[in-house]
Amino acid sequence: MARTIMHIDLDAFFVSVEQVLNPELKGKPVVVGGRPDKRGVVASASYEARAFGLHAGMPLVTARRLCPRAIFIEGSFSKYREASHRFMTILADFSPYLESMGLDEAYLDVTGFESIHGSIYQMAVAIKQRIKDEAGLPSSIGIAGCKIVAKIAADLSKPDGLMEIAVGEERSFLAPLPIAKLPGIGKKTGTVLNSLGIRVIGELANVPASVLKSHFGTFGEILHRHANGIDDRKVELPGAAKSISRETTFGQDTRDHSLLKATLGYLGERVGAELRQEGSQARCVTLKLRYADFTTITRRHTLTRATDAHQTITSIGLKLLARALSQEKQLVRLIGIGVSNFTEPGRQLDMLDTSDQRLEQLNKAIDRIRKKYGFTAIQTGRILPLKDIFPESDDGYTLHTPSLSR
Ligand code: TTP
Ligand code: MG
Repeated sequence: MARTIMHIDLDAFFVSVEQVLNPELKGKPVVVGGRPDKRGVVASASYEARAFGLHAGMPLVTARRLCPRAIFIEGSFSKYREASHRFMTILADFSPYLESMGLDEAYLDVTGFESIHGSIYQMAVAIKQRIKDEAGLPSSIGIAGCKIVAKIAADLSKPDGLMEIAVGEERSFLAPLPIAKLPGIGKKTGTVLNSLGIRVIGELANVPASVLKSHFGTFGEILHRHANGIDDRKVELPGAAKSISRETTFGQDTRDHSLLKATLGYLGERVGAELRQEGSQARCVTLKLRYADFTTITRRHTLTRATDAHQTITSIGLKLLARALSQEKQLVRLIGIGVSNFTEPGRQLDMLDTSDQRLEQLNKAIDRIRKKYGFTAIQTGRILPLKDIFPESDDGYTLHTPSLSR
């Protein structure tokens, strides 16, 4: 479904808060980070200071050399936290689909909100105005169909900016920008890309995903998608449990091992498929069982390495199941499996060994076929017993608790 995402980022955040508290600092080159005679770096520089080449991360001594008349402020975190809270509260008034990314930055999913505000652009104008009126802070907003494009649009529009990228325009918008504008491309990745003759995002977009993958692993594939303006990441709600789970209640309480294993296998496959779709990997696998008398137990195992392979998830689930059943003789009423403790893929590329890579390739192929022909187009031997019990659809099996059997 087409989405509309906003990325909102406050301008020169620490400095702007200082300027609210002391209006004499407005319109001047101001640096928050500490006294220039101290060791340390610039945390935030006003746009007037940036005109002299100052930027976050620059040693304070260098900053003073480049801009001797800059005003240097130590800063205090509690003020910034308070201002951040005010900022987020305003955003939450506009959409409950709010994901805050640190103190001065957030994504809002505003899909369908145009009817309330006239247009999404008008909504963004209203948001900027309220942040200005109620917190005294300047902000910049990017609007697009996905997170990555919205974030880059906000960044490009700074300061006090507002930029909307129409659906279909993502690639042409990104194409002329230097690759460093793409979040995630730091010095190291940038150097490798430069050595391949890639300087702007449009050039990166034209490199086959397989080539980027050979250089950067899974991160290379993400780069390829992002450079092409494709980003499926959802706006994650705060406190939204970082976990994915599937469970089902049996039509009749059971101790039938082959049914229990088949059901667990199936639920594990669903969990793995969703993890991969989310582009996440998880380290913790949890088995849930509810017995005939309604006592519910969970058993969990933490992996040394995050995974998105249902094979791994299921095999751990089965071990936990065998152990649980050996200690409890009651019939089972409900079974479930979940994963938590997420990491983004790409964080642990160097550690992937060949068996992991083969599993990853296999699961990609499985996902592709299922996307085309339906979930039950591929079934592992373990879950085949379900065939005789549950009706099938393109979406998989219809278990007894349909809302949970996605
Ligand atoms: P940013 O949003 O990256 O920077 P900014 O708000 O100062 O400037 P702009 O968004 O207009 O480019 O970071 C938000 C705050 O986080 C920033 O005000 C200070 C703090 N910060 C640091 O302490 N150290 C850093 O290296 C960076 C980048 C930010
Ligand atoms: Mg900012």
